[in-house]
Amino acid sequence: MKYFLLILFFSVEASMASAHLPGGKGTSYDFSPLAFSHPMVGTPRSQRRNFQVGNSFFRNPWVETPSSTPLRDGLGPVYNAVSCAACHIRDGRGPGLPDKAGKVLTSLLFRFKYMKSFTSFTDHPSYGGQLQPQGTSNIPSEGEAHVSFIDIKGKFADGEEYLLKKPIYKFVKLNFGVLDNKTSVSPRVAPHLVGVGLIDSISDKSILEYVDKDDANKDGISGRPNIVKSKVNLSRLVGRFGWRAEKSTLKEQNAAAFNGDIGITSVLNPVEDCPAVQDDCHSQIDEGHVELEERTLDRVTTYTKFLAVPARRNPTGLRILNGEKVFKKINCQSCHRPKFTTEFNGDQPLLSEQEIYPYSDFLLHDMGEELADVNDLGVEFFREWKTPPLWGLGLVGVVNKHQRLMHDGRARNFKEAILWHGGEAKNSRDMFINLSKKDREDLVEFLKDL
Ligand code: HEC
Ligand code: HEC
Ligand SMILES: [Ca+2]
Ligand SMILES: [Ca+2]
Ligand SMILES: [Ca+2]
Repeated sequence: MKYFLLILFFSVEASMASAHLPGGKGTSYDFSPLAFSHPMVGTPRSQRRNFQVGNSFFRNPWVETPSSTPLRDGLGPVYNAVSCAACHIRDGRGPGLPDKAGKVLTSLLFRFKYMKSFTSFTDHPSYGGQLQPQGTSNIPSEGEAHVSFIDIKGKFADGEEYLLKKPIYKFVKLNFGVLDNKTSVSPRVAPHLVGVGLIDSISDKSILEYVDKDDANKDGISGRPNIVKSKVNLSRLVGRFGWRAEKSTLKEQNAAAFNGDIGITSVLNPVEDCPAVQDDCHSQIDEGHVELEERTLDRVTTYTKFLAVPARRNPTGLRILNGEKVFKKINCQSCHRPKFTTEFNGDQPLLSEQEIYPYSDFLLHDMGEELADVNDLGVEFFREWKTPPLWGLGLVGVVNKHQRLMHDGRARNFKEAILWHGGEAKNSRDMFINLSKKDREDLVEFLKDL
């Protein structure tokens, strides 16, 4: 009897150790509305100062040039928001969509791809890579995005009804002509930023292990890497940041955000997003000069790199354990891979060889037509999305006071997020619909504990 208890004790302990520490050694233990804003436990003193300075550049507004604060000017000519924190609210997620039809919120941005031929896409000739709804003094903004919703009704196998709200986007006050039907529109909401330094520390090789491009094992799930060359790490090729894994390093993701979202140029992104047809904006391009000091970009990158992943709150709760079983049973983990080990990094013990639990494979999957990017006429262009990490999602409700999920925030809670899954995830979604109410709810309890 004693022997039996001992084994039980050890196995519970072993599973607790890993489940408790999704972000490795640096996992944090604050579950308040500031849960996403802490440096990893054990962040060295030398980095704490950079973390704090980086934090102020993340949070405080950028201003127009010329100004009395040259370290933080250069806003625009066109932009989405005046600070990183305006979208990544408390380092968490933006709501993106309003509850009723109307103007979309700041934290939702729109990327454009313009079809030049059947196989080649470029930035939009008049609007560039992204819609900026704001302009500085005397510079016209590009336009505004509005949303309306179409109801999609359905039923679980046990008869319980659900109602999804499908967003339809419309652009108004467009200052440089209509978006024609060659333009693919990709809505993206600001995700929460916990653990991005750990994601930056996963080797390409670890991600490539899960690639199954042609679905060789016939489980209906393929998954391919988004190959993107990095300018800062020449051996890095696998994209992993953003909803479509379009950036392969944290520093490049951050530099692109400065450039596209705030209008701040840097050595990595030296040109303002002002296509030639935007005369006033274009005339402000100063090619000989970049606005962001390299040191500031590095500090903001240090800030994001050390943002801690909060611990699980109750990983051994009975309902949560059942939910975890259901998660495996209905194949959620075929894309939302629980575990990775980060690569060796002699300089940063907190990022080095850490066993982490992001619940993602960082690969692109066909997610079905309902989630696809479309043009003005609703014709589909791209339907692949990166599996997003699930860690920290259970605290979005506490930090951001909403539980909107998916790439544009269309899901109002976890249940809806699963119901929006299609394409390669259709089997999992159908199995979810067929679960008993208790298993469905336990699965959600598990997700809320991540
Ligand atoms: C207008 C809103 C907005 C602003 C301002 C903004 N972001 Fe983002 N951020 C986003 C969106 C949307 C994404 C997803 C991008 C995509 O899918 O391409 C994102 C993604 C990211 C990611 C990748 C997260 C992941 O896990 O994939 C990082 C890191 C990031 N932003 C950092 C920053 C920093 C640093 C700043 C300030 C320089 C900033 N962001 C400003 C909206 C914003
Ligand atoms: C084929 C791969 C795949 C499978 C299987 C899959 N997912 Fe996903 N999941 C994704 C992708 C890709 C997205 C992002 C789609 C989007 O935003 O449009 C996503 C998004 C999510 C989100 C929202 C994340 C966020 O940051 O907003 C949750 C929650 C989620 N999945 C849970 C589940 C659960 C639970 C299951 C099992 C029922 C499951 N997923 C099965 C690929 C998958
Ligand atoms: Ca600028
Ligand atoms: Ca633009
Ligand atoms: Ca497969």
